[in-house]
Order: sequence, then structure tokens, then C-alpha cells
Amino acid sequence: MNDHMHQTQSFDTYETAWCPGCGNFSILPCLQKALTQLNLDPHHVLMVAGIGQAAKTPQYISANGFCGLHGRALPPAIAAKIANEKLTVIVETGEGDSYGEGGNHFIHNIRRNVDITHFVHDNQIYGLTKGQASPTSEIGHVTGVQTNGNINQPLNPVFLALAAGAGFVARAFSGDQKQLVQIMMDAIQYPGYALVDILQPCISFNKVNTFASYKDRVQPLTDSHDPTDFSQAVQAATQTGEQIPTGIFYRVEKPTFHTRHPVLADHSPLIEQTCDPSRIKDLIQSFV
Ligand SMILES: Cc1ncc(C[n+]2csc(CCOP(=O)(O)OP(=O)(O)O)c2C)c(N)n1
Ligand SMILES: [Mg+2]
Repeated sequence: MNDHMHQTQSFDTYETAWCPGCGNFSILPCLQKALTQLNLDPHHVLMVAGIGQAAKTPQYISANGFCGLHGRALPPAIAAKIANEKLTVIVETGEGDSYGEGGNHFIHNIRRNVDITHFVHDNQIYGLTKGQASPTSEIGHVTGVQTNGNINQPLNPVFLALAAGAGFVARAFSGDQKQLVQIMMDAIQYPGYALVDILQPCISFNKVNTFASYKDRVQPLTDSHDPTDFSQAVQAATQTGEQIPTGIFYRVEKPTFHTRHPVLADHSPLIEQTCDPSRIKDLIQSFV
């Protein structure tokens, strides 16, 4: 949050190290557009990631950034939001990072419901490490490691998020930018933990889930879908077959970590809170 960032006032993006044709190239401008349309200032936004191709995103956009360990993006993101609720905190990272190495954080972060947004670039493969099966790879997917095809059934992250109690659950497709920008804006504005699983082709290491295979199958939810209806959300999240529903499956407000926490409930950053040392002194005294 230096002076330079103060003056930037726009979410500039930078040259990337992604493969030409990567779905990430569609997601980055959507993020830029969503943040700009929400009139946010770059110095009020914190982008957090773990490790991976998707996890490079914070390095390619002008905002505050934190690159964590693989699978460990959510803990520092939550910590930053708890320390300063005035920050808009966005975790942007891969599905291996989010649901595999970070799977336990994913589940328990939903229970806490800290007001952060989680954009998962779901290319159904470990991209950075050159194409091993990830938690969302399909059964039978042949890779350099799974030479006879992946034998493990894929995780359904949107269904899992619903089951764990998330209040905002969406699925998007990197190839539908108009829908993605809108979902990103809604997710950022949602007061609580918001998950957006973004289907994204990896042109170098996933020859199964190609742009064309997604494009033929994604099907935006119609207006008849009621995002406050849990059973409709579950139905959309678990739909199998040729069509892959996209859109906001579920959106209901739930008490957040901040509203439930006695110290955080007044919504001021920790650094601005007054501290009464005499209370601690009394406590220490009680142990003597
Ligand atoms: C604890 C740990 N395990 C494994 C790795 C190696 N590793 C780095 S990135 C990665 C996979 C990234 O896949 P994903 O999160 O789906 O992102 P993508 O590259 O596909 O965008 C792995 C296994 C690591 N860095 N740290
Ligand atoms: Mg991946």
C-alpha cells in the first residue's frame, strides 16, 4: 500500500507467463473489469493465491498481493480480512490448490464465513507441474502419471461447498466473459464467503476438457432458477450429463465471522481498536 499504488487508481494488468491460448487470459480481464466496475481502489484490494498457474494472477494485476504456499491461500486471506475488514480480499487460485492441497482449509473456511471471495480457476488438471490428475479430473483421464487413466472419482466442489454451508456458490466458464464479470461482481459484493468455480481450459496439459467441450456443454441457468432455494441449488450443482449449468446456484445471507465475533463486530480494523491493558493485567494477576 505504498504511495505509488495510491496514485495508480486503476487495475492495470501485466505481461504474463501463461501459454498462448490459456483460459486464464479470459479470466484476468474479467477480474479487472469486475473490480473497475465496482469502483474499488487498487490499494483497498488484496489478491491472495497459493502456487500454480492460476495462482500467478495476483502478480499480473495492480493491487495488493500475497503469494502463499500451495494449498494455503485461504488462511492468510482470512487473517488479512480479520485484521482489516476494510480490505476487499479475493483469493484467486487453482482447483488443485483450493480443493486438493488446500481441501481442509476450503471446508473449514466455509464454517467460519469470513467475508472473502474465492475465484477458483478449475482447469481439471495440475497445470503448473505439467499435467497430473487434480481433484476435479474425470475418471479415465490419461496423464503422464495416470498412464492408464485416472482411477479416482472427481470431487464436486460446488456441491461440497453447498453441503458445508456456503452462502454463495457459483459456477462460471472462462469463455463466457459477460456472465463471469457479473458473477465476479456479485461474489465480491456478497457479505460472506463466496465461491466461484470457473471452468477453464488448459490447452497444454488437458486435452480432454477443451474449450470446445466446455463451450458445447455449458448452459447458463434460466430466470426460473431461484438462488435462495437450496434444493434447486443442489440440483444445479449435481446435474450430470451433457449439460453443465453455470450461474449463481445459491445466494443467501448468513451471519459472518465478523458479525458473530465480539471484538470484530464493530467493523473497525484491529489497529484502530482501543486496548485496555488493565484488563490483561487483571487476568495475569489472577494466575499469580
Ligand atoms: C505442498 C506442495 N505440494 C505440491 C507442490 C507442487 N505443485 C505446485 S503447483 C501444483 C499444482 C497446481 O495445480 P492447480 O492448483 O490446479 O493450478 P494450475 O497450475 O492448474 O492453474 C503442485 C502439485 C507444491 N508446490 N507444494
Ligand atoms: Mg488446475
